Amino acid sequence: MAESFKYSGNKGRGGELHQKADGKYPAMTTAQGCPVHDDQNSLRAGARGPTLMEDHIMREKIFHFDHERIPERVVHARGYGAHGYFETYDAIPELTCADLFQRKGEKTPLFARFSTVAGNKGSPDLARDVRGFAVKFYTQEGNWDLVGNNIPVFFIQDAIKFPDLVHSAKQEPDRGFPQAQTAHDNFWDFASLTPEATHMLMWAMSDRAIPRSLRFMEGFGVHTFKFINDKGEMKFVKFHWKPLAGMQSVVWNEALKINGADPDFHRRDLWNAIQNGDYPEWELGVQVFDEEFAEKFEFDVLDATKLIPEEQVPVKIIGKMVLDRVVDNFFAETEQVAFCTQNIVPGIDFTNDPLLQGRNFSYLDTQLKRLGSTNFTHLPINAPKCPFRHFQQDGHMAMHNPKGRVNYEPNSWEASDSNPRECPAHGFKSHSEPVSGEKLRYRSETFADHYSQARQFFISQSETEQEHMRDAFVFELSKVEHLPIRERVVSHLLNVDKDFARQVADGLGFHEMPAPAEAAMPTREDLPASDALSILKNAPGTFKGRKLGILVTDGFDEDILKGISKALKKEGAMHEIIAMKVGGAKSSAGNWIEAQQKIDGGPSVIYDAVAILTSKDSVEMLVNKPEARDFLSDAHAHMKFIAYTGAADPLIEACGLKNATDDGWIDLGKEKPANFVKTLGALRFWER
Ligand code: HDE
Repeated sequence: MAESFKYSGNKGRGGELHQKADGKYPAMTTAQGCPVHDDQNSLRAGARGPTLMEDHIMREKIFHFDHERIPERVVHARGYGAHGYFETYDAIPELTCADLFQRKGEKTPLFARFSTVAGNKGSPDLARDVRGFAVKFYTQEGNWDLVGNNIPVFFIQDAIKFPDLVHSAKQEPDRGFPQAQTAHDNFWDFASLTPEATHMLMWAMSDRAIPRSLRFMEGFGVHTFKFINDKGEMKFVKFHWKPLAGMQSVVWNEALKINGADPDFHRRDLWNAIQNGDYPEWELGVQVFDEEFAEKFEFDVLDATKLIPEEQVPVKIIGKMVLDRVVDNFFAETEQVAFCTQNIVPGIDFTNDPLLQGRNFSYLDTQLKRLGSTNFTHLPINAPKCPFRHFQQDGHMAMHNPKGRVNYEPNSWEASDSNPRECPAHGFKSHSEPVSGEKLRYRSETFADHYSQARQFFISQSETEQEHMRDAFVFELSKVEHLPIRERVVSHLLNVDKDFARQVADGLGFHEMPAPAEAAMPTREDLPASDALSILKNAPGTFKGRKLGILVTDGFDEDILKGISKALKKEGAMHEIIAMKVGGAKSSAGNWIEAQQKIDGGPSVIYDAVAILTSKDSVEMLVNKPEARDFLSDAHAHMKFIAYTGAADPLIEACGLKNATDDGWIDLGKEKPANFVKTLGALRFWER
């Protein structure tokens, strides 16, 4: 609601009406401010007669409604954002003169938006997909947008291939499906004809593509950028976001079920975490290296299909992002936020990465289409928070309109806040670098090795993770109808790891193996495993920020529940009660404990671990309820820790799990709740 003008003198009837309609609510008005007398009925000729064109109130209302939607993003349409700040740990003037890194402890406001790539705006959160990880820092020297992903490499090397990549990944144009998934012919056709995609495909088929929470994933700037210090000295830099809560993913079968149980799983999780004061945090790290390193590194640092292992260039942590405020209005903020890779600030610069160069055109261009005006920077979410002055003017929906006569430069008018001049001292200065060469369309030979890092990523994974990757390839390719496409993918995998390729071929039921794809360069087998690339090798070792689902029925042991609840609180973890009715269940002590979920709305897939607290008299209710049996069977199949008491035996038997219990099953008749919660720190019982 816009601020209304304070009328002086006589208020007039309009003024009064605007403040009070029936003494309690302010009066509803049209967009022009005219008070509305009846918002239930349109204007018509006679009680049952035709509606009149004259009804300006209805026409205005419907006209506005008709235009509520703006084009969704062509990629990354499904996203969720939050406000927060970046805190600089230590000043790093020797590396960069970027203002936000100059003062220890300084907080810079920011807005972050996480997204999936391929799905449309209403698609489910747990699609197997890359996640966008975009951060807009409102620095005192302008907005810096670090528009990254949760995977440090990309599918293609040259921006000119982006429309093809995205067309192939999105729903097929004739049938309009499948959406939000790459498990279809077009994607794998394109990918298998694009050998440079192999490294990224290994990541996309890994658990990185099905994060448990947006809070539990890493982020990467992907490209190599430049840091420039006050002396004009340049260092290359790659940006990393490290989640302080640690990394965690779900398993694929779980992802499929979460999408049905709660398509908003990730956004709900982020919203709840922030509302509960459990603010998501990431540290910002930089890999800084010089030209000498770039020269001797095995791959071209301008090639976005390659990464630099942390073991070769360590990640230096320089600050922390905290997301502490949800949006007031999803459309105004999350939907209208316009990230642009070309938004950089003095002290940071681009490199010649051909993907980055193409992006610098694309983002500005797409915002004009999406937001409809060159003045999208006037929207509060996009406007800088530092002073800004320039002579750009007019255009659709211009809201920051300068006062005064001056709108050009040079001019001889008096200096004033609306008469700015260029600033040689602090103004953005491109790092000067010699450039010469023929005008040509060309892919540098230094970009030609497509398999070595794909292999390095693969061998860096734990066995469990490698199995997940195999299953993911098999799942996706099983949805591909054309055999030659499946074969072509396996022909690339043969250049990554022969055993792995054979396992995928076996999973697809191949009768014979294809020949390895012709490689521009042979795969290097000497690159060492990099533990930093694995999720499981970097497990956080705590249940903090995670959620236990506790299924209860009447007569459950309240002391155990209290014990678990206390231990979880101490750990910084949450729990939810699931019961046969949302009203809750009556404990052994005769108290009603309210539930947050009814059993069919709270399947175990939406929890990190489960506990079954039932009683001898009421366990039959669970045995007879398919959703309760699924609750337990799924938790077991998804390698979750399961706490139970002897009273749950009939349910365990009904699920056929009587002889399947293992060390991931914790008998609360024997184990203290605090020990159970400690065990949960392992997050999953992968040995199962
Ligand atoms: Fe994007 N990308 N992209 N992209 N991208 C967009 O901009 C594009 C690429 C990424 O939450 C679009 O505002 C081209 C890499 C994120 O609003 C568009 C190329 C990386 C987001 C666009 C790439 C990204 C986008 C669509 C190849 C990781 C969502 C809507 C050269 C480093 C930002 C929009 C948000 C969005 C173009 C490749 C990340 C069309 C041409 C590589 C996180 O401009």
